[in-house]
Amino acid sequence: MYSAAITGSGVFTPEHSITNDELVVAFNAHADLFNTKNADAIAAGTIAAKPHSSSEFIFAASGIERRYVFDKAGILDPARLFPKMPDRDDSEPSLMAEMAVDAALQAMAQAGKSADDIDAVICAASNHERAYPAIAVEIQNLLEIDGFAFDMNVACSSATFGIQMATDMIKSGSITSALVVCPEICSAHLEWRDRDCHFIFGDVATAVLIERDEDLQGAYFKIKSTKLATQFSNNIRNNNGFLRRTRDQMDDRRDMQFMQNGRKVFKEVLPLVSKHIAEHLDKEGLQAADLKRLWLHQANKAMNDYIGKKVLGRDPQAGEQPNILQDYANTSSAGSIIAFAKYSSDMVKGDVGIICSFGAGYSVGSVILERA
Ligand code: CO8
Repeated sequence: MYSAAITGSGVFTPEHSITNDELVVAFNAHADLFNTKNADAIAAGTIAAKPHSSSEFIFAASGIERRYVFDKAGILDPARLFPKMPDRDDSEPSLMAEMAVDAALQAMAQAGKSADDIDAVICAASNHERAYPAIAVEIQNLLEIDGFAFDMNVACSSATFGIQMATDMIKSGSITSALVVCPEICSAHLEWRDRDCHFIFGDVATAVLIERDEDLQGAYFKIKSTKLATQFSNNIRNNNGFLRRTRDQMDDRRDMQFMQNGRKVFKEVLPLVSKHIAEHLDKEGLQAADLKRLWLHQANKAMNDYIGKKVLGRDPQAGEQPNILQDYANTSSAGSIIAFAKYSSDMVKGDVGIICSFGAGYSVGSVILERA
């Protein structure tokens, strides 16, 4: 049995960013338009008026200050409140493939590896922009990698589930290395016209290169172990899919975009995650005190504060549990990997940390790493 290591990571960040204030101005103008247009129905009580959003609420409830997006103009147009992304010809690279390639090249450069060194590509994301051919195969082709590639989706936990797939293949000897890429265009499946969630998501792509832990050079992280769990819940759901065409009047249905019962998710996922991490550490014979860093899923600052405190048995110190959600918002599967990519270079030989994702499914995934 071989062992595996993360030897490189990369983050592609879109050029446009939207602050909470900009978002709220656009949302409130949209709400005013909606209320004026539907004044009679609102007065008759058949439609509810849209209340205003507030920057103070968004920051206090989530810790989010801004988010990166591919298209700012469409999202901030009160008459639209949805990104506008030009259609691409089939001869051009798809957007998801393009952003993933950017992140992958950064991960490969960090590890000092080229396409010839890589056997597989896993595109792990919470949505894929087409049904087939797999985006992963397109990425493989753009990077000129021999071998195989496949797409997978476990919503916010796609990255950690992808890392376990790659690790297990490396351990068994069927491959020696794999890229796990997470291109997340969350802005296209967020409902920007819903005050309860319009602030939650942003766009980004991440990549990690995973290799057989043999003759490796430089700063890398041994993958000590991985642990995955799922438990069915309807509290985070998106009903868009290929059966859409077979059903009438689907286009404007609210459930064609991201929907959640945020309060329930908050309450139900927290104990699930804390228990999952405790059990994973226990299985590896580790104590919470052995953890130098927690790279957690980036959905909500209060959630991360709670998990950090529960796992460590005390308030996490500055830097022990880095958050990036203030700048990126929730980027689904990419969040914990952005935190890892940006806050791991200072760790020294023997330091142990844990990547942990959680989200729709419900799904929880954790990866225990040791700096080599
Ligand atoms: N401005 C002002 N007031 C607001 C706003 C707003 N924007 N939104 C809600 N309010 C009001 C509400 O109406 C409510 O008022 P009242 O008390 O009078 O009824 C009050 O504020 C409190 O509302 P909530 O209870 O909804 O607020 P919370 O404190 O629960 O905060 C959060 C809302 C931030 C959404 C919080 O519940 C949360 O973070 N929950 C966890 C969410 C989470 O982790 N979800 C995981 C989803 S990600 C995932 O799994 C990936 C899915 C695939 C990716 C999809 C990409 C698009």
